[in-house]
Amino acid sequence: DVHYDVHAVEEKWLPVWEKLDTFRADDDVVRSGGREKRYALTMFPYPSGDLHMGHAEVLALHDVIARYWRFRGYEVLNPMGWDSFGLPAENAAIRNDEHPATYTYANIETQLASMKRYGLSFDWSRRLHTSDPEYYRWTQWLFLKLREQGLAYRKNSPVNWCPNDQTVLANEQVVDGACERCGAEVTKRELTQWYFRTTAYAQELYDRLDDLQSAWIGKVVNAQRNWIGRSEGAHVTFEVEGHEPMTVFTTRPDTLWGATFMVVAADAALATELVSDDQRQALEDYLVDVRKETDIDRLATDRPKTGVFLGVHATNPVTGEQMPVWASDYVLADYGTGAIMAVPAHDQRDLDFARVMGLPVRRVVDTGEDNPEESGVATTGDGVYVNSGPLDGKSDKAAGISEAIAILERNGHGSGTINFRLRDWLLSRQRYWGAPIPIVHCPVDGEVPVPEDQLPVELPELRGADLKPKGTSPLGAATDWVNVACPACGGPATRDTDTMDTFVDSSWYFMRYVSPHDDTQAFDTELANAWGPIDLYIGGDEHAVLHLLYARFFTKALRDAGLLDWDEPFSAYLSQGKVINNGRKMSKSLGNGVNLGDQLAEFGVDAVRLTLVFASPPEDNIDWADVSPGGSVRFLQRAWRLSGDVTSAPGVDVSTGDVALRKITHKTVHEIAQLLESYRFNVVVARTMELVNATRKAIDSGCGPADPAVREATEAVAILLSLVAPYTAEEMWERLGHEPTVAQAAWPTVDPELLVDESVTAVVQIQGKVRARLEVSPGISESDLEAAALADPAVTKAIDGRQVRKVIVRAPKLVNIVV
Ligand code: ANZ
Repeated sequence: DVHYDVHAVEEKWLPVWEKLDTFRADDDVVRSGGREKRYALTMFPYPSGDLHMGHAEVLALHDVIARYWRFRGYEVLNPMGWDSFGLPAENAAIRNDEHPATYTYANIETQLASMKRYGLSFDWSRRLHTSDPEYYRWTQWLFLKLREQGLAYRKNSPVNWCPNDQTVLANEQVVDGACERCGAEVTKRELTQWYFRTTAYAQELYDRLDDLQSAWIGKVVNAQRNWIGRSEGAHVTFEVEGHEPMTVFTTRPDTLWGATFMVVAADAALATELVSDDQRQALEDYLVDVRKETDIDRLATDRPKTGVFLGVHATNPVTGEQMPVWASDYVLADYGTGAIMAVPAHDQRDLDFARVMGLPVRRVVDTGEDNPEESGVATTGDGVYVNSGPLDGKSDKAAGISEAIAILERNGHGSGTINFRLRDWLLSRQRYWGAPIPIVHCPVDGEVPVPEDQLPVELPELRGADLKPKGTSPLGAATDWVNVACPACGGPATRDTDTMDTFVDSSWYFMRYVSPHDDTQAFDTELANAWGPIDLYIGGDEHAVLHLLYARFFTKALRDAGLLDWDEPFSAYLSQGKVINNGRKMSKSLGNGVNLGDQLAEFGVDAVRLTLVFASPPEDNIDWADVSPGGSVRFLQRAWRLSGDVTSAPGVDVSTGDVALRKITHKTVHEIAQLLESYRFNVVVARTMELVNATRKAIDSGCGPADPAVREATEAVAILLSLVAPYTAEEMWERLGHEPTVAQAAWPTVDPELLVDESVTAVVQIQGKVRARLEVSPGISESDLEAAALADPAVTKAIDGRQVRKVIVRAPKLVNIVV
């Protein structure tokens, strides 16, 4: 009886738990307000292969909080599902000449079995897969809903193209100029594609980050701030002879007097519109090169400047000067208005361009540094305005900007504005394994939404070589599927052959969990409002600007469609660190991968979970080379042995137990609750270990195993441990004489009296007469004792509203009040 078989207990309890179905969330209780709710969410996995160490970590962390909330009496919604559309399944299908569903659903079953074995407190009745028609029917419905609201639209524009995956990518999926999935260098293509109008919510998406700042742990809030990119500035309009006026966005309208030429993005429609006949060919030649460049190249400050004069001039609205209009690649077509006013003295890229093209440079802010015209170095700091008409002699930049905006507004040449870097979300993909876009293209009626009662638009059966990327969607090959009658006129029409970015699927799955099998609506609004928003979302940093931003956008769009009352989906967010090995990210090429299955086989589920939770604060990385799953096994065995040593009976009156041990137990439980509220899970384990040690000592050399305090301590250990090591905890609970499951045990009640170290009696006198006695800690400070005395009801009564003249405190024994 010195140790237990870790694998035998896994076999033993899994079916018992399955039967008890303890973690099913009760909709009715929450709907009726009968119990306070908590919604615990962790990112649902993509079904590629079995679970890995990264999953094991996040799942272990997530389970701590979900189980804890349940113990504290909340009705907890803790669902799990699969993000099961996407490229890996499609690539596997091409390799193995099969259907992507084969790979997908086989992996889902593998992962499901692993998750069950891992002992997680999910409500499995809510399981969903985004690739099921019963799910993607509603993804399609939501797409149409957003389109109705003007939030989904189609346009022709240069888009990011991954030459390897042969599909377009959203801006968010291009990382340092490369495809975030395969790493291939991303190029540009002119295509007609579907977009979600994320920019309609730029302001709100940005502003609400302030509220999330304190409850979102990790770097995500700042990453979103930078991605949305708010810039304050102005729109300034310039007359162009023979054309519509052109507008630029500038953050420095105060430098307008130093604007000496204009630059339009060479690939913006405006360049083609403005160009004179004799410059047209030059522009077209230039465009051939520009189209090959990535945005990163284009924005690099150290690149030689190139461009083409467009053969037209614009009028500077404050100086009246005629300024040549150029096209160049250093201005981006899809930022601001795609055109700028160039102020070469104070912007380095403009200055470099001016020097290459021989354009004038005029300083308008004297910073005391060398004149940029001679030095070739643009000055960007603060200084005194010169050559700037009404601003001359002034030096306050903010005031200069406001004054310039006031002048522009008076003259009708511009206005103050806020510009966002955020672009609309390109959602069309030229791949098979995704939700088809539910639109029919009709020569008569144009874009026609597929009627609601014809959803889902199911994927046609394609497999193997049919799915090979060829630059256009593989769905185009399914001609029987593509050719349909127009839902509006009944004439011949064709289906949209693109599928949706899989980030669309994951932008609303947490809403679907509230009513996952509802075949009448995407989700039950009343239930979503009752369960949501999510109280804690745990996931990785890699989703900082993709998933989390898109989910926030969907939430706001659905709120405005009247389907939800949440403003934000995730009240709190915790981004967990990574599991690395020997200081490096685990990878095949480094050969430092750690296989979860092997670890589970060697140490058992509980020890692996405990190791992952104990290793570091949740947000830090864990180096598997530095941890000791063997040590976790030994600790768990030590904890388990306590349960065999307890000799008092269940339900024994613990109040007569050894006070020293009881104090340790109560203090531990008290502190652990606070640690859990702030997600300090590693410290929770450390405190539990200390309680195990104290209990062992009490048994061996203290009050002895029969003392009721030993039972109290051991039961607390079982309950605390069940957050991290459910099998060991269940085993302990049974040996302590209780029915399964420990997950249904009552969280230990903390007796406040046992939290105080020894106490002393402080006497409170008023005018020399004893009016109260307080039990205080011997270490109490003078100010705390004074405050406690003045707050005591007997004391306030005796003072009876009179003015306190003097308080003499002799901590911890005496307070003397003079009124
Ligand atoms: C004149 C000026 C003078 C500017 C000056 C800067 C300094 P952020 O802060 O990133 O919003 N700009 C505007 N649209 C652009 C585009 N499509 N491609 C490249 N550059 C563009 O930057 C805004 C500034 O970036 C704008 O203010 C504009 O240059 C440039 F002393 O206008 B500025």
